Amino acid sequence: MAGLKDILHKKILEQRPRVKRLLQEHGDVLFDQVTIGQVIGGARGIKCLVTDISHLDPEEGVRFRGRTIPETFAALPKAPGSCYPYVEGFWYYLLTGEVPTERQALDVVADFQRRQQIPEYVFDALRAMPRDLHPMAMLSAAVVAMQGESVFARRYNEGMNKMDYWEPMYEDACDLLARLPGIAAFIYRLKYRDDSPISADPDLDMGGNFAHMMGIEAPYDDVARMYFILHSDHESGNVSAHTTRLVASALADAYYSFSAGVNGLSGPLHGLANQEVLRWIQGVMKKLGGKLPSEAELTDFLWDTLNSGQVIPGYGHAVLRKTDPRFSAQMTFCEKHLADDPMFQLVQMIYRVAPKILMEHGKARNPWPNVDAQSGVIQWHFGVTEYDFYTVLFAVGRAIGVLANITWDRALGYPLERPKSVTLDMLEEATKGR
Ligand code: FCX
Repeated sequence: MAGLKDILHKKILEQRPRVKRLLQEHGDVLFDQVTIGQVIGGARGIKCLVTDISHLDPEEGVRFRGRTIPETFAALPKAPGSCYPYVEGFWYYLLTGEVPTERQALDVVADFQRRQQIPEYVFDALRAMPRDLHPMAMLSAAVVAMQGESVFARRYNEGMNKMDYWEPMYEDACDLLARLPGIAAFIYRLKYRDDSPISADPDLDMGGNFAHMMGIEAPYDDVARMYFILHSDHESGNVSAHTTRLVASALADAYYSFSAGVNGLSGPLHGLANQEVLRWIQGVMKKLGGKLPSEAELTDFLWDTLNSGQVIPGYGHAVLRKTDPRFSAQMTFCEKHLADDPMFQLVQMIYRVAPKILMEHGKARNPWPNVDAQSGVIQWHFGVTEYDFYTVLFAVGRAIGVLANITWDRALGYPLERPKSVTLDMLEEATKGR
């Protein structure tokens, strides 16, 4: 049976003519218009990126290769006894757009088990860093420290036909993806468990191995599988995805590119929000006497947060205008495993109260929860109480999406990304007579 790389190659050959025809026959078709508000407002909503890995509908949320989150979870093969798919099978699905058989998913599991060995110098580098350094800084440094392993960089320097760029990019992406759970778990055990690393179990899949290396019992293996898949991709315009693809568009390899994406994810308005949510929720609990507040008390607390000029973390989104289905998928897990957890009960109360307040406050274009509004509560419940670490988990998941994207970007020959900038004078000139 053809392996993942062969099937990917076949798919690439099928897709290339579409890009060529669009460029040759329709390259001058006007596709979008840009307002001064968008130029100044973070290029918000400008349709100028292309990816087939995922798409984000403001009302419906993300679809991975056309499937919603529930459809994705239902379609993909699962580990025995698990309620969530193999992450490796999801990688196969994102890369090819086809649902793998269990055999095909297990072949990727075996391939990643062969690739997951982390070079010792990575551990030495991490141990040399200040122990109180933020784990996202450690992760970013660990990734770029491995740049010397890049097959793409070596093959590029040897001279390579650009039609073959995708192949070493695929190899680097698989090597990096297979190693990230081990690096993340090592950082966790280094910082928060007195440098007591747990070696990978060569017989486990990515989700199972991550739980094993973190030293956390089941169902944390399912938390890992669910978490990595939910955080994998959210089309290409968010900071971590866009940064990774922009850097890779200069033919930087996967290590440089993903390290840059990790740095973008560390921003409070992006991935760092998931640690801020838990810090904020615990602030609510503490300020309101350490017990579940009444809805009236919570309402006052939310207004205090907004009136002090802070955001309600975990709520709002640059594209979404409804509840994030990544939030809903986590709520399904929590209703099964955390129903009696007071912090989950607080998350549910916030979900009942916050949207109305944000609508009344009138600023947020999206008053509904995003992926971060609940993710920390799940981690805390399973003993991962160091919320500075939560964005590292987001990063491991996001690697799946961004590495699939840059593999396809090279395969389809997407060029160096180079938007044009203008001056304020030019913008004001454009308003003359308006
Ligand atoms: N609480 C309070 N105010 C909010 C808000 C929130 N949750 N969300 C947006 N607003 C405010 C903005 O601060 C802005 O105010 P300003 O005009 O004074 O600057 C106004 O509403 C309009 O912002 P809006 O256009 O709705 O939202 P943006 O696209 O500018 O920002 C993010 C989107 C996600 C950054 C914003 O909603 C936010 O800060 N949320 C909290 C942090 C968070 O959850 N980030 C995770 C993002 C996402 F999940 C991901 O990374 O995948």
